[in-house]
Amino acid sequence: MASLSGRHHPKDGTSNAMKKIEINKDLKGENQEYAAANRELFLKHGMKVVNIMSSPGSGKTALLEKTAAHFQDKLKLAVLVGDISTNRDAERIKLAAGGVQSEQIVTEKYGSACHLDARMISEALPRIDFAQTDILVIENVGNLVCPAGLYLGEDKRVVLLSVPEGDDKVKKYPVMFREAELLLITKMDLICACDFDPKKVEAEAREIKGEIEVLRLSAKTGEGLAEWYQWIDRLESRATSYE
Ligand SMILES: Nc1nc2c(ncn2[C@@H]2O[C@H](COP(=O)(O)OP(=O)(O)O)[C@@H](O)[C@H]2O)c(=O)[nH]1
Ligand SMILES: [Mg+2]
Repeated sequence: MASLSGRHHPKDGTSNAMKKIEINKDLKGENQEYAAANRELFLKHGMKVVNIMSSPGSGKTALLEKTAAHFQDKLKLAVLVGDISTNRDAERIKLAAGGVQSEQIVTEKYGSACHLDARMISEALPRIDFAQTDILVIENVGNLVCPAGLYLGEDKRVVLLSVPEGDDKVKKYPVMFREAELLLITKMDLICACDFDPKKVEAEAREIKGEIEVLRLSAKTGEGLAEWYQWIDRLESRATSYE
């Protein structure tokens, strides 16, 4: 008789759940291999790499528009932007800072993935001129869940939480906050219009990850941007491993 859950595989005795775990392990293993190769390239070319993650609409591209414009004559910044469809974000960043390297990864051709993985980065890297890059910023696909599980070969991970998203999200999506070195509370200019307690967000983030840094900012008013630019300036080349 078939098992009630329907999870028992009749032929080889392997449950579907076990198969799923094995496939996940294979995919993670493959990702780790691409990530290690990316990492080697980054180190070889002396590039620092930041992976920026958050829900759609929390202000990643707006922050990168400001950041690219700010660093235009100060350091060589390149951007890779992931979205399921369109080149809109890469174009926005180019428009904000003429001459900046800003390339789009469209995940439509990878099964409309809801995250970037290390292979996608590896395949996009030939579009980046390493000699013209001190810092590579990767804007991940908008999603507060899946991108957290995939190491791309980066040095640092940054998560954004915008004021209109609500101050309850850290504990609801803990993995993302555990994986990040820096939390940016964005759209601080909207604080008066929303019931949002930044102190609560900071406290919950530190419960999940004691050493997480937190900055409050607004791409609209410029609040906190100086501190963010300093954080970018201070980037070290230390590799962080996400097994
Ligand atoms: N009020 C306010 N709006 C912002 C701020 N940053 C971004 N936005 C707006 O939020 C929307 C989504 O921003 P976007 O940068 O596309 O978010 P992304 O999807 O995370 O890249 C846009 O309409 C932006 O103009 C901010 O600091 N304050
Ligand atoms: Mg964006």
